[in-house]
Amino acid sequence: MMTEFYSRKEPVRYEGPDSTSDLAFRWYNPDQKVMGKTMREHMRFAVAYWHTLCWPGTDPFGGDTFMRRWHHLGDEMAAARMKADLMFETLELLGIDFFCFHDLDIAPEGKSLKEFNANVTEIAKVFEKKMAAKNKKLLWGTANMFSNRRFMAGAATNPDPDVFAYCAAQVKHCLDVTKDLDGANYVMWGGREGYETLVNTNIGQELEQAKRFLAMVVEYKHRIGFKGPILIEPKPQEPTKHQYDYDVATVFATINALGLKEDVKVNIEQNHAILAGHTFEHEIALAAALGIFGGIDINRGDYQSGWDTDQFAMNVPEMSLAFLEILKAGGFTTGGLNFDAKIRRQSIDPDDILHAHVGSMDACARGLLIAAKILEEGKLGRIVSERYAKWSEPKNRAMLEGRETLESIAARVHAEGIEPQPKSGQQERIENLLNSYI
Ligand code: XUL
Ligand code: CO
Repeated sequence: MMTEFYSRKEPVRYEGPDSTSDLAFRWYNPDQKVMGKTMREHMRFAVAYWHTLCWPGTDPFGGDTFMRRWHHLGDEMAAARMKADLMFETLELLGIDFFCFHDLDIAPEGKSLKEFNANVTEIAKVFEKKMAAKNKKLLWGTANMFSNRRFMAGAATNPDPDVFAYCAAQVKHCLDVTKDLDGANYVMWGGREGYETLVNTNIGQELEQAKRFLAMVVEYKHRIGFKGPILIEPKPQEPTKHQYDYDVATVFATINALGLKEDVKVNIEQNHAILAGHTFEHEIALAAALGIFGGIDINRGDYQSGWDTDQFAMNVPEMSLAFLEILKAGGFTTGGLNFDAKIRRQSIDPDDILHAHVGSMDACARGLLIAAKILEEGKLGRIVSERYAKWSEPKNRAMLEGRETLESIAARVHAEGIEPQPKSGQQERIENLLNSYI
């Protein structure tokens, strides 16, 4: 039975590119095969609890614009149950298989950690029944260690060891619950893991704390038999002035130093990539090259604003470049595309939530189709392979494989009179080729 929240009562259907419906999939066709997998298997879309059901439309200058009933009930557990109903209704209407949550999104904190844990467990039991009945899955769970004032100076990197200890207890419970719900991954985003000013900060000490915390999370994951990876979500700043998990490269340094490449990967968010001064596709390609590509928070940042606007991703050329990298990386295994995206503050009609997801799922589907065509036709791939072709010659392979030294190479350069001949990078020619697919 549907609630009264959405005016739409039937799942949104695929109607093809020529559809004139106001609300239909034009490109996302879940059962359509693309490079051997269905679109549904490729995408692994997830609805994010926090933006869709928790954010009331506030901004730094104004309050609640959405006026959702559950924010004004006065009974927090009743509100939590109402949100749980609506999450599964949203998944059903959108034909989305997964959802994601922070512990604090799903249940109230109460007066103690004990009470909070109990509330989270109670709502997780509600999820368990609904997940089984509606065949829905958890993409990932995560602990909110940034909203409460106790985290204002950091979570695991707080100067106060009591906060570090509190975080250990909170993550332990959230990981237990994620495992009980058969979550595919567990995410760690360190919004307050960083500093506001160096005048009161010991970076070295804080980084030690962050590393020990991560190592303990991985140890515990193995102890309870949680199969999914831990995904660190990089972000350079906001809310903290400087965040330690700045970008993929910085996170890799930590993972590699701890020898945790098998257990810890990254969850890359478009808006975080551009805040770090990168493109979305750069972060995906780098993670894949370093062997730590996990999942994606799919959204879109504003190129003028210096903050995390978390808009729904609608830019087809950008999605095409992102999917090109995702497909080249072999696609998702445990990860997926989590809609860490919020409707605008003026989009106060509940159905706006559906329009936003459907439009962005279509933009992703178009990106996937374009990327698959580029890969299947192979023209771009051939241009790139051609550029690196000489590396497969035995004398050049020997340089990479440790069979040559600076001296031996220098001797060969002089003996053969090697004089490199510059070749065109053909950027515009390749961009024309890309545009021919879009
Ligand atoms: C914040 C952000 C988080 C993480 C999960 O910018 O992206 O919502 O995705 O904590
Ligand atoms: Co995110």
